[in-house]
Amino acid sequence: MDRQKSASAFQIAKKLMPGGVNSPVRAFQNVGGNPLFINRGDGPYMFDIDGNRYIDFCASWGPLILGHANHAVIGKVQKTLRSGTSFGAPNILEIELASKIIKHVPSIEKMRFVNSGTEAVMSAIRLARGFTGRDLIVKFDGCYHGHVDYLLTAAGSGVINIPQASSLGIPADFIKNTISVPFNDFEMIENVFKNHPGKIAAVIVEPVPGNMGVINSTPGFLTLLRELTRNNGSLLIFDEVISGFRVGIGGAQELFNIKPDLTTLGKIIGGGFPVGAYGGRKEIVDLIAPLGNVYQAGTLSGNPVSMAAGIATLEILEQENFYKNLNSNAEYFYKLIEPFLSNLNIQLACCKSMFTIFFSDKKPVNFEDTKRCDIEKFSCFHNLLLENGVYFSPSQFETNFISSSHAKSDLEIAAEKIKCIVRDLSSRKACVILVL
Ligand code: KE4
Repeated sequence: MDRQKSASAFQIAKKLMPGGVNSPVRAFQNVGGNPLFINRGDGPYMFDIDGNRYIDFCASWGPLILGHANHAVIGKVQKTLRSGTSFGAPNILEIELASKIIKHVPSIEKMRFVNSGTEAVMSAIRLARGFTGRDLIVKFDGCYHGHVDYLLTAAGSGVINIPQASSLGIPADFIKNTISVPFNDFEMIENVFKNHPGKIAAVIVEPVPGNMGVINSTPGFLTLLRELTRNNGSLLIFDEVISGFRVGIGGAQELFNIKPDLTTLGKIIGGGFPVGAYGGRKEIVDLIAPLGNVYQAGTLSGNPVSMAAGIATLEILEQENFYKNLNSNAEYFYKLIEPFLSNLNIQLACCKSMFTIFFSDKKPVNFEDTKRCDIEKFSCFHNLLLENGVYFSPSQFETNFISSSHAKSDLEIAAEKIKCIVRDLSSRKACVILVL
C-alpha cells in the first residue's frame, strides 16, 4: 500500500507535537512503522489520507460501537449544533442522557458528567476518599484508569506493595497511598485488606480489563472484591470506561450481577465526542459540590454536543436485539478464527464484542502473563494486517472492538486475512510484508 502522504504528514506532526501524536499509543511505537493519518470513517471502514481503506477494529479505542459516522449520531449532532455549541449553563440534553444512564446502569442512582475517562476516575477517587475519610486506593497491575498521577503506578515488589511510578513527574508522595496488586490474585488482595485494616478508601478495577489486552476475571474474583470492600467499609469502584454499554446495556456490573458503589464511564456514552461520567449511590454522590464538599468542576462538562451524540447512540443501543445481534456477530467472527489460532498456540481472549489476539502459548490471566507475549510477532501481525486492509488497535496490550456496522462479510474477510497471516507467520522467522 502507498502511504507516502501519511509518512510526510507524520514528519511534520513530529515537529509540532511530541511523537507527532496527541495520545502516545497512536504513535505505533508498540508495533513499529508510521501511524496512518485517517481523514474519514464510514461504518466499519476508515480511510487514510493516501486513500487506503481499512476494516477498523480499533473503533477510536472503544466509543464507536455503532461504527464510524453513524447517520443518527451525526444527524442529532448537526441539529444540536445549529442552536449553538456550549452555554456553560444547565441544558435539557444533560437530563436526557443522565436519565438513560441511570435507567440502565444498575448501581448509578445519581451521577455527574465530565469530559474524559481520566476526569471521571480522578473525580470518583476524590469522592471515595471524601466519603470514607480514608486515603489508600487499591488498583490492579495492568489496569489503566487514565493518566491521573497517583494511578500511574506499576506494582512494586509483591510483598511490600510499595508502588513505583510509571511516569516521570510524579512525586513519591503522590503514590504513597496507592497499592497495586496482580489482577485475579485472590490471596494478594485479601492480604492487602489484612495489612491495612480500616485504611482503604476504595478498590478500583476494570471489571473486564481492556488495557493489558482483554483479560477475563477468574470466577469469584470480582465477588471477592465486593465482599472485601463491603466488610471493610471501603468503596468498590468499577471503571467501566471501556465495558460500560459495551458488554451490555448495563455494562459489566449487569453482566456479572455485582453492584459497585461508584462507576466511571466514558467512550460509548459520548458517541465519539469528549465525555466521561461518574456516579453511584445517592448518599455518596450527593457529597459532590455544590451539594456537598467534594469539589469537582468542568467548563464543558455536559456540553450539548457530547450529550446529543450520547443520546443518539444510546437510543440505538436501547433498540430490541441490539446486543443480541452485535454479540452474535462477534461470536460468528470468533468461531471463524479461534480454532485456527489455538492450533497455532495463539490465544483469543474476548468478552462479548471486545477481543484481543495474544501471541502467547497461554491465555493471560494477569499483567505478568501478557508481558510474556511475543511482541515482535504481534507487531509483524499488525503490520501485515494493515497491508491487507485490516486495522487493529496498534498494541498487544490493547483491545479490539466489533461494531454493529461490521457486516458478516467484513468479518469473513478480516478472518481470512488473519488466518493467512498467522499461518504464514508461524512458518517464518522474519517478518516480511506480504499482500494476500
Ligand atoms: P480517557 O481519559 O482517555 O478518556 O479515559 C481514560 C481511561 C479510563 N479508564 C479506562 C478503563 C480506559 O481504558 C481509559 C482510556 N483507554 C485508552 C485505551 N485503552 C484510551 C486510548 C488512549 O490513551 O489514547
